[in-house]
Amino acid sequence: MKTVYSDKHLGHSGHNELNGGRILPSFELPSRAEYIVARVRDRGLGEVLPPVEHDLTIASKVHDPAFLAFLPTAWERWLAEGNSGPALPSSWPAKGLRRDLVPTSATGLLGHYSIDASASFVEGTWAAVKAAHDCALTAAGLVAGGERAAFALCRPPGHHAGADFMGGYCFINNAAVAAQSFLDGGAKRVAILDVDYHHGNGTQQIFYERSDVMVVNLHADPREEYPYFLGAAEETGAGAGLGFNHNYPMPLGTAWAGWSASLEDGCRKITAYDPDVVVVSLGVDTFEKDPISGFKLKTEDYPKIGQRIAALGKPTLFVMEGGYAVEEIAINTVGVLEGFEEA
Ligand code: Q9C
Ligand code: ZN
Repeated sequence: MKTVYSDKHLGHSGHNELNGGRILPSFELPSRAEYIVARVRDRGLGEVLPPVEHDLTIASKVHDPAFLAFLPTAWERWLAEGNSGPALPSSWPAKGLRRDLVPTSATGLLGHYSIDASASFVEGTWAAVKAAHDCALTAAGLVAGGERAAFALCRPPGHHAGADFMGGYCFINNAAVAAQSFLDGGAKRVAILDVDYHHGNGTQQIFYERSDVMVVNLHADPREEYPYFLGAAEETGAGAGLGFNHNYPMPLGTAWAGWSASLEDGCRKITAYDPDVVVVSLGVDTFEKDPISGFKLKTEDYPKIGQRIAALGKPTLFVMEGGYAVEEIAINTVGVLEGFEEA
């Protein structure tokens, strides 16, 4: 399968996050995408293409246009307020505060549009975010054009970003934009299968009241793990979307036996839905050696994930999400893709 990749992600570097009470360098490093693209080439997975630039028309159908308008300005507004280092919020419209009071301050706006202090801006962040969005749409175009599968090597990732918020290293929800693009191109139903270790709260929120996108999420129980405040099994959708959201929270320590049982159940839900296309939010932070995660999947498990997804028998777009054990994420990510290709 073809991979769509842009080196503009390299400008999203030197950013940080609030972690364990300290502001630390982000675990979401440029080397992540570099290891993966190198592995794609070494293994001869297929051509590596640059993205075609797209405007934000499709993104505006899954994100608030005011939020999308803020993202390209965040860094310069942060600097204009006298800050120098990476831009992070420090105050949020949490309990007892107003969400409709939109600040003019950059610091205030970062809080207004964030769920946490882990989507940090540096000078090259917007260009990287836009390029990741373009990678997702370009790879989606390959699948819409008849390819069996494609891989959008997006960095930064997207699944924690919702209609009007960023967080969890994510700014634009690349998988959601891709799903919307399939619908705009004539698909009737799209399934998103999110196998990242963390619950894809942004993806769930964007499609929660819609029946044209089924969202299936496999993740660490949010009572124990980030993002903490969404991702329980009882969240099954609302309104027209009731019955089209499926969560599989699993305890810390889950290994292949437990995880694959959830995958099997989630895949059966997708088959019953009979989508025109499947979008996989491909995180490999389920790996036993991931530095911020608590599942126990092994390298040998990743091709089996790809094989099970292939058995869905649908055109498939893989969109890169998390995974932080930087050397191994390339082996595990490409392992999923090769498992798919060989099935
Ligand atoms: N102690 C993705 O995998 N911070 N995002 C966790 C760990 C946020 C992960 C702190 C983790 C976000 C795309
Ligand atoms: Zn993750």
